[in-house]
Amino acid sequence: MKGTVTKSTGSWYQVTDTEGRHWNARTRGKLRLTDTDTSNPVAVGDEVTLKEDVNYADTATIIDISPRKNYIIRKSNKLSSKRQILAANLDAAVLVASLVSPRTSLGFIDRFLLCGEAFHIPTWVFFNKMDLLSQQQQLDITAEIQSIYNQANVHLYFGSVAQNLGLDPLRNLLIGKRILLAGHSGVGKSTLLNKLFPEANARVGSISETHEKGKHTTTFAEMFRLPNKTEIIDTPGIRDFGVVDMVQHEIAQYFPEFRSKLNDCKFNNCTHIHEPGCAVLASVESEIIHPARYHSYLSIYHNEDIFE
Ligand SMILES: Nc1nc2c(ncn2[C@@H]2O[C@H](COP(=O)(O)OP(=O)(O)O)[C@@H](O)[C@H]2O)c(=O)[nH]1
Ligand SMILES: [Mg+2]
Ligand SMILES: [Zn+2]
Repeated sequence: MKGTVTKSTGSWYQVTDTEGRHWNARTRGKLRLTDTDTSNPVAVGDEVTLKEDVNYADTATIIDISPRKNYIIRKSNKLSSKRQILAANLDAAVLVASLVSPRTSLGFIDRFLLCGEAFHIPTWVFFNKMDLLSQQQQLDITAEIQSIYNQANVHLYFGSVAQNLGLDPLRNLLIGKRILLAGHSGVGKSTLLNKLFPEANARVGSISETHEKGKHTTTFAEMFRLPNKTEIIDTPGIRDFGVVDMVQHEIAQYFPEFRSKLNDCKFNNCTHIHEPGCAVLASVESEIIHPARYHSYLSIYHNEDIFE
């Protein structure tokens, strides 16, 4: 029996089989773990093979995981080598960011975008909570961010879930796809999901002012399968996004605005840091590549993870 993992709670998984039946499933020792360095061997979005547990109703054992088409993976903690797969087998990802309350750094955004590029997962960035900025700040900041990502061909959306602004273009993008919703805790992922697709009825966190951070919020990734065939994976807030499994000399290829320059570097083993005749450095100089993006490149190259 085959199924799709829709929720992961650590030791138990919710799996929906191809006939639409829901199972509580867990892995047993027999599951061949090819990758022991991940904190979650089974991820939401995984296609699995189940064996019904005849002694308990609606209970099954995951006996195999199908090879993943793609996934978003991060390192969550500087001290730990453990990697976490946020979700697997995606059509696209939306990174929800906010400029205040909480602030999402460019370093975080660029690390997430890099992972999407590496796995060919189209990734869109939605800047939420624009209502918290003054009219002038909105104009200035939007222009600044657009200039940073202009050459990177990243699709940026600005809006406010609270004020129903900027949601239609996003909704149209997502319909019919399997989408990961990611971002820091409190940026408005669950609120966005509910606004876009009210039938999802995802849990929304109380604001941190009340010092109830974490209460009633999403603590586990969960896939909402909607009647219109849209599948949205809401995730708990991630604080850090450490890049993993990246070969150092390939990093530049995952910056789209660097990619077109790479053949023009004088040395084919150019690191784009100090070499003469480097086309990337020349593009930074002539402002074709934005300094903020180059800064992210250096930071990722030197393996400086973002741990705020
Ligand atoms: N001011 C403002 N608050 C928002 C907006 N969107 C969500 N929020 C609030 O931000 C808090 C966190 O939202 P939630 O959806 O739980 O964030 P999540 O942790 O990313 O899922 C809640 O109190 C929401 O009401 C917005 O556009 N503007
Ligand atoms: Mg949430
Ligand atoms: Zn170079």
